[in-house]
Amino acid sequence: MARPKIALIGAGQIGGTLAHLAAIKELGDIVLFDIAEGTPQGKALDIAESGPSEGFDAALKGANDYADIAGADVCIVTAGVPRKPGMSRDDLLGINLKVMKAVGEGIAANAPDAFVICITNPLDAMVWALREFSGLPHAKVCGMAGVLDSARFRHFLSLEFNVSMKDVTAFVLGGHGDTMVPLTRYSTVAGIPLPDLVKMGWTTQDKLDAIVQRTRDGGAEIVGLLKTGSAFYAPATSAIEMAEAYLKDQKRLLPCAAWCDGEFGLKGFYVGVPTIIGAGGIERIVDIKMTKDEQAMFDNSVNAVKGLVEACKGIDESLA
Ligand code: A3D
Repeated sequence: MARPKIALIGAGQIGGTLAHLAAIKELGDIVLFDIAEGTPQGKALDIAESGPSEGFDAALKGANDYADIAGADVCIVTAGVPRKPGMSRDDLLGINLKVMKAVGEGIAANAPDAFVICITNPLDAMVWALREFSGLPHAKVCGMAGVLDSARFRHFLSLEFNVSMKDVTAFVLGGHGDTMVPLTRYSTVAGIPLPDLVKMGWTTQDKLDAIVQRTRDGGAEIVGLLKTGSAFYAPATSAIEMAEAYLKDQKRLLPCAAWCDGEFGLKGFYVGVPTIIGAGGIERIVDIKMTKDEQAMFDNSVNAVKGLVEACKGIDESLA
């Protein structure tokens, strides 16, 4: 059986890390695509040359022509520009919308059966636009954000409780932005919910509130430290977790930006929700019941995303 083909659209910081991780995990053969000439070729060759030491079997190719992604099983999209200090994700909208048009058309023409994971910001609006431009089935186009936001939350919680990150589960829903909704009730240490851990004296409500806020600001914290560009190791790892769930039909329950059509009371809209990812793509949306307060936070987040989608329609008439 031929190896799966993984196309990485955008060979920047995240794209290069995705290629390295996909090769080490032997998820398939890899094509790195970018408009910048030389960058994808150079990164592909560099990673291929790590193969003998690492001991992986994966072919790597750099490309500037969409024809090279032909027949890809998975496309992970990072094409566009990242944030600089002081910029919000939403400031990227105009530039990255144009990029999504080119990428969506390139995928539709060359890899229409692929499972597509968008990472480009502002995430929830860009995944919506990418789906519109590509015309692919909604279940095959999703956005990576929830896995990363949950991983950040899990990391901070494991530090607070001094327990292994493996035993911390966390749930972050809503749009990938300042309004994201970390759900403490559904976040646990080996099944013990965070509110119970507060009652048990493992932490205080104030400390937990500060961790929730640090999670919301997780991207900005790294942008502030790096000064040139945004996070790329953890975002790439998160998208690889989603790609692996699809390629290996793992039926993982992962939060991601998915098309809700009735779920969570939403009618035809992309936002961060719990999903099951398997060979069918987004196979199911797990429509959990929220408390009044959680619902209010979720609605606030949804409204922020709606504003961005409307802004996209204002910029590109074909989306209206
Ligand atoms: P960067 O290292 O700048 O890479 C982007 C690459 O896209 C560059 O190599 C560009 O040459 C390339 N590019 C630009 N236009 C096109 C085009 N039309 N077609 C193909 N390639 C193109 O950025 P990065 O890898 O650090 O980040 C990529 C995106 O991910 C940015 O929009 C970030 O804001 C976003 N991001 C999202 C998250 C989420 O959690 C959702 C986290 C971190 C970064």
